[in-house]
Amino acid sequence: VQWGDGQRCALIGADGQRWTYAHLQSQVNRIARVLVEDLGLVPGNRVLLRGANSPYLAACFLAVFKAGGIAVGTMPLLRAKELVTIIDKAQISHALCDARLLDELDTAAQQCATLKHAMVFHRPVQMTGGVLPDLEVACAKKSDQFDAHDSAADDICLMAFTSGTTGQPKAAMHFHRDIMAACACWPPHVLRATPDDIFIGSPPLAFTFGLGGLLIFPMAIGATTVLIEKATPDTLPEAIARFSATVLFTAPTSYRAMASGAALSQLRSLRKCVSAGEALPGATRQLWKQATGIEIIDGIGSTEMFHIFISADEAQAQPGATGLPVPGYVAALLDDNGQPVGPGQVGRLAIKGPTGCKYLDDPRQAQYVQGGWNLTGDAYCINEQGQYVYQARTDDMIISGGYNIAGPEVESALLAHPAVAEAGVVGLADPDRGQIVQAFVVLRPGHAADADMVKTLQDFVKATIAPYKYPRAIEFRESLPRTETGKLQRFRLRSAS
Ligand code: 3UK
Repeated sequence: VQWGDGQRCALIGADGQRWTYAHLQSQVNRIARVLVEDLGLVPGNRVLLRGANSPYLAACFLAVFKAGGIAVGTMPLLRAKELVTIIDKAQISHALCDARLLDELDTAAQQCATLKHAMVFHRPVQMTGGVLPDLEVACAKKSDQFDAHDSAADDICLMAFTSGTTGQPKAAMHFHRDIMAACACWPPHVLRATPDDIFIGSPPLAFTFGLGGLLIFPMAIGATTVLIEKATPDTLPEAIARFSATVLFTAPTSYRAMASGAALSQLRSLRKCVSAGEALPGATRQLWKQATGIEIIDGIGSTEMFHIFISADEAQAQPGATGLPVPGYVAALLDDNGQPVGPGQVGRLAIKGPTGCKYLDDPRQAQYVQGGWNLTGDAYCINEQGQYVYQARTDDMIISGGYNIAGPEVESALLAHPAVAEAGVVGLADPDRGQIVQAFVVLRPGHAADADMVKTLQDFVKATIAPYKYPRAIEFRESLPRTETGKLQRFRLRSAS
């Protein structure tokens, strides 16, 4: 961003409202002033942010950073019980909340002694008698000048709660420097967007995939980003067309749903498409390319590492592979003793780079970081071209009759069949084989969920990958359980069988 670019468009909201960089700066400064002058924020205080993606929520994140606070984003769908866990763990003292999502926070706040100051934004006019002060009203009384707190590079600015599917939530902390470092790695080397790009996508700003992809990375290059509340496969195409978006961030299932939707003509403005959150099946990459002509940029990232560390640009992309270590990061595949595995073998993915795992007060730090490596919990191998190929979460490997089988590989095989809309594969306890491969399948409309279909799909898998990997059990479902970040919840499939 250069001096004099203040009139360029920074943010676009769901209602089409446009915020220039100058307007964003003045909003951020006003919010920072309210935090410091009205709510007594001191550097290091944790500020809970709650709202669907919007320009105003984005300004709140930036204001917390600028005032020296620590932003703690929360997923809009979280309930009071989950908010209490976060507030207690992060010792939250302040909250800025979209008025329409206040109920659950209100319930949570009554059980949390640390949370003393809260304000609402986006208060609907008809909502009167609210007990909490209105942030936007308070901002209107403030000057739009604010000197950034003199933060050190290694002051914490973000506590990102992991979207992990099991166990107690963990808070991954990031320095100001981590966020800046992330801007220097994957975006210029792999994404290569320009200031003329218009970013759009589905991940919430409370998820670091969204915070980086839909706010920090576009702002770092002076581009424009569209922040809309509901970005589902049903609503995204229309928004892409309406705002002529050029760079899309979303999850594999969302690409798959849009590729087979009726809205392809609405996608013509797109030029770059990024997939993360879970493995991108080869069939989904192919469907999207057929539908739009665009080669998806896959990338694995994590809340602990802030963003993507292995990825491939359009030219490097190979179906079924995630890619190569992003410049700035190094990767290795380690065995259970922390030694590198041999060529072609499956190992535990280990990463080093300018960002890394720093859990807040959690013994699981010793599991994620070992011998100076960040162990993401993923099993990978390296193919003949040197690219990293995802296998499974290390604790999701299915062991059947002595064979190691990676569920996602079976899912990819099933997804290549035209009748299959979605597939989830887990290990089912079996007295003879230890485990058997069990598939949960959502069929596309117009296909019968019967014994013939079971046989058809089993034969199809046997013809596509090594026959011993075929799903011995197949169950048809209307939908599959997923997190708000688009990850399949395999533990729920396991307990369902
Ligand atoms: C899995 C992938 C295969 C993998 C994330 C980009 O997903 C993000 O963060 P989370 O903490 O989960 C991390 C775990 O998710 N995963 C993510 N991307 C891929 N597996 N291929 C992929 N492309 O198990 C990883 O350990 O929710 C993704 C940027 C920021 C993020 N926070």
